[in-house]
Amino acid sequence: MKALILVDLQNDFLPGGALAVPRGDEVIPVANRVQPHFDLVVATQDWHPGGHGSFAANHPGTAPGEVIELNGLRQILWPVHCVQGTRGAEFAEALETDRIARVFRKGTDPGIDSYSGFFDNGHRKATGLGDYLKERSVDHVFVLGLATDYCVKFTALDARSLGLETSLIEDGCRGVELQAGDVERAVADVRAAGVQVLRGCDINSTD
Ligand code: VGL
Ligand code: ZN
Repeated sequence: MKALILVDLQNDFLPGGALAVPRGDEVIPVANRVQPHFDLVVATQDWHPGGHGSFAANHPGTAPGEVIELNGLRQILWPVHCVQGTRGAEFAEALETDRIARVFRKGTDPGIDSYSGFFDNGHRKATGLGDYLKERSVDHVFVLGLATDYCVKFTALDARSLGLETSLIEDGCRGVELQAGDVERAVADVRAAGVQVLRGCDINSTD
């Protein structure tokens, strides 16, 4: 059984959003086009409380892009984004959401960030996505979304660590690229972990 995981297709990650991913809007048509080829579609949503520890605004004297230690973990500081209940946290308007069977929200604990859709960054708590897929006999996941170098990368790596066959739909992803080359490195990292990298046009219902 195959499943599609749509990672963080939220307004704040689109151009004009609080943590805009360059050309992030270009992945929405890819997400809409591949969805009908899957029996199961799930989505993740970055869903932070206003006091989240990943926000530079919550650490006086810091700026986005700086790195701090947050409860023992290295934490990149971000602009305030995807605050629970705000428009920025909602799914992109152009995203087809009718086929999404379940949404997994992450980053809700103010003390720890959660890039992966499966676990927080310390692997301390699970979101329930892994169990959900297992209960439905999913053995192969396809991942697309935002951002390639953060939430997509760690979702794909955790899928592999849970023993799932994992494919990255590369043209369905865009990255933040805080440093030039981050996207290329992220794709190389997931490949090295056994993730198959393909394109949306390679997806069809018969395989
Ligand atoms: C993300 C940074 C902070 C992402 C979420 O969705 O990739 N990146 N929060
Ligand atoms: Zn976040």
